[in-house]
Amino acid sequence: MSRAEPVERTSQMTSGADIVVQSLVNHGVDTIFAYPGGASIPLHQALTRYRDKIRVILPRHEQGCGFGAQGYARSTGKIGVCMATSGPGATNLVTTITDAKLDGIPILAITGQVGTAVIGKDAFQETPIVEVCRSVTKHHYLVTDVNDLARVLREAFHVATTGRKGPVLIDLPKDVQLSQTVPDYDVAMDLPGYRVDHLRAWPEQIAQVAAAIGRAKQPVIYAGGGVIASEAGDELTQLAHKLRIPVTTTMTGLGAFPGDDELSLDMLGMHGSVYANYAVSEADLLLALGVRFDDRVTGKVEEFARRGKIVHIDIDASEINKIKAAHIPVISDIKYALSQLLRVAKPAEDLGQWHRKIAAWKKEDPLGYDHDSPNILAQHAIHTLWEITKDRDPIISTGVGQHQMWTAQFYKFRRPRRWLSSCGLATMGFGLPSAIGAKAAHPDRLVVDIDGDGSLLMNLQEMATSYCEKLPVKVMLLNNMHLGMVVQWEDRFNAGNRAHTYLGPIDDPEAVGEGDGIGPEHRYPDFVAIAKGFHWQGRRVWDKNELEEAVREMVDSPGSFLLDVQVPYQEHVLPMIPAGMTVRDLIRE
Ligand SMILES: Cc1ncc(C[n+]2csc(CCOP(=O)(O)OP(=O)(O)O)c2C)c(N)n1
Ligand SMILES: [Mg+2]
Repeated sequence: MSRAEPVERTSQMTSGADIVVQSLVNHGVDTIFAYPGGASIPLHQALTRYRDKIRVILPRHEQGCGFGAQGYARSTGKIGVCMATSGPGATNLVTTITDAKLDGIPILAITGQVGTAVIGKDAFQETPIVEVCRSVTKHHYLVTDVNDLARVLREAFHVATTGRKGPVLIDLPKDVQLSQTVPDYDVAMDLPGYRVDHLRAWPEQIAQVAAAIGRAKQPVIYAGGGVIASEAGDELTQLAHKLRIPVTTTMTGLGAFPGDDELSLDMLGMHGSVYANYAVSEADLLLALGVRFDDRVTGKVEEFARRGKIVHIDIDASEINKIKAAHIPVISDIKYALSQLLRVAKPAEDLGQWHRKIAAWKKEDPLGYDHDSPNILAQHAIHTLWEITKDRDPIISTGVGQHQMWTAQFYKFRRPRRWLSSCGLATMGFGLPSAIGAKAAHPDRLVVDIDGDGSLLMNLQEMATSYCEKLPVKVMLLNNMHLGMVVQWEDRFNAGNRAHTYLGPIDDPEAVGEGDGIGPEHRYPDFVAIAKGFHWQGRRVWDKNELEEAVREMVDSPGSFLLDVQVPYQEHVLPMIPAGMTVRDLIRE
């Protein structure tokens, strides 16, 4: 990989910890999210010697480290770096590493480990973290010899940031951090089984795809996170415009194509738009770009896009034909493939009828909600935030649940890397720490976490990080006092039987679904008081007429701000294709 700075040469004996930090500097790392402990003290001590080059952010939980690094990585395209001590520190990172693996986010996780002499002996705070993480990392190392360190760091950066990106773990025993050697930062890598230099479509494949496009009468582009990972948003937009092909994106792909473009079909899948799901179902050509045919997208796989010829372009060979057989499989970097297609592909002759069909679907079944509701609906709050902030190019993160799906539906992302959400793993608690990580990378940008009450509670301690590290973010909390998405499934598939989805006291009738709505007096916890305890500003809003002004106050405030928006829990995310079903089973109300 290219290096940001000339490599510092040294003939000096250098400690393992210093080799790690100098390697981070050599690879252009300027920020790291790290929580210390006994087994990582040498690393932290070394970091203090590089204060002018690397900012160390101290989250208040190791999930804050991992998701902070992800927010940094997702919003910049650069690698995110996080660090924790051995044992509980390391295991607290596991969810964030798994999360990065599923969404293909480049992360370097460094963990302290007990000394090599006691490994395998159930030493104090010992966890075999490489074993724990074996199947949730792209690659992993337990380094037992300080002489391997410079090479391992080079390899780790290379593996995390090339091909299909992902998390790499380096586990570092304390004695290796302390022992010394003369490092060679230019040492050759030793990765015989890892080949990423030929991931480019052949001219014949491009010609084949172009020919299929020329013949298509009802083509659709289905674009995913791979488009964003390869920085191919511009090429995708140009290609769609040139060829007049409508574009639907996956949840990870939001922002790869402008959500308010007339060719946008919005998101597809379980909670995608009716018109996106119809279009894919009727397509005679599906251009699947950087996607993995996730079950939340396909529903019943045999029925998905069954009328269409499938072109599948992906950098990861293991994705091709994994779920759905491709008629034209292309293993390639998406940016390269799209730029080649842009040169040769010509629009099909007459797509007018197809566009008219789609326009009719859009008119008949727009993404909508009840504008006349006396309550503030979550959808309305998100739409209001979009109206107020769309020209400020903000970065938006979310938790997981209904509020996340509504954000995907109603916030129209125009550019890549503005949407930060845990898509594959769907980890509650992602929103606040990832927003903080994005703010660290973009101090001048507006960063808003649109969160749910359940999700926010999972990493609420990060409010302290935001305040103390001077990384002011906004939280627009869509507070329904429920685990809303699970409530929705209870309503739809379990006759509304409430099973531990109410977030207030258990003696409240709402806990068993027998309440008659949640009034102001029942609200728990008091998020505004909590925010103030962390020295945030906070405001609660009930009244629909106050919403717009309250959102403006939030986004215009200079510091961290929590806006507690009281929303009903009775709303369902629609449309919905139930798991494993087809577009014919689509629920509209
Ligand atoms: C860590 C974790 N635990 C459990 C779940 C299962 N789950 C998915 S959505 C959801 C409810 C989320 O509630 P909230 O954050 O309040 O969002 P809402 O749906 O109410 O908008 C739950 C429990 C999950 N995705 N992640
Ligand atoms: Mg909720």
